[in-house]
Amino acid sequence: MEWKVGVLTISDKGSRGEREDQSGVVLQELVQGINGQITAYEIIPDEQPLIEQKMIELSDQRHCELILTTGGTGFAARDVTPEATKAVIDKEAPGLAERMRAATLVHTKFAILSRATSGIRGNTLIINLPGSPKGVRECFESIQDVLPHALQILR
Ligand code: MTE
Ligand code: CU1
Repeated sequence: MEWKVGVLTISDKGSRGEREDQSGVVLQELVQGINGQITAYEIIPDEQPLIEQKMIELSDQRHCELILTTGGTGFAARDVTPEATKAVIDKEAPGLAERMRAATLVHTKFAILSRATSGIRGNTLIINLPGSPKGVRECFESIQDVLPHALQILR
């Protein structure tokens, strides 16, 4: 396996054990498609300081080359995943989030309601995905083709 991948499922219900993390399961499968290995995986509540802390840990201590988040990108009051991401990245990489929204509009008009962002912290690429398993699959598949090259440059 070529790439170390961290997955953060961001969900209040999931973190309380009230909802099964189907999106995390989908990501297990999708990550294999880029020859990646999930070396860190956590389900955490929609708390911005905690999300930031986990992203920093997966990047700086656990040396994940790619961090994929799922959930918390919408309009609800507790959706703060993009804000946490913006707080920890050194550089924005807006094209990935732009492609996800643009390419997946053919599946659902609601694609534009995801505020997902993408950026770089040190040698780590951080990408937000929406919360639903369907959204995770559609969005990941829309950027999958460029990920190996992106990660190669960051190495
Ligand atoms: N993007 C794709 N490709 N497919 C989807 O089904 N769901 C949308 C959007 N992005 C969706 C999607 C919906 S309905 C919402 S509300 C937002 O993502 C935010 O989702 P989140 O708050 O679970 O992250
Ligand atoms: Cu929605």
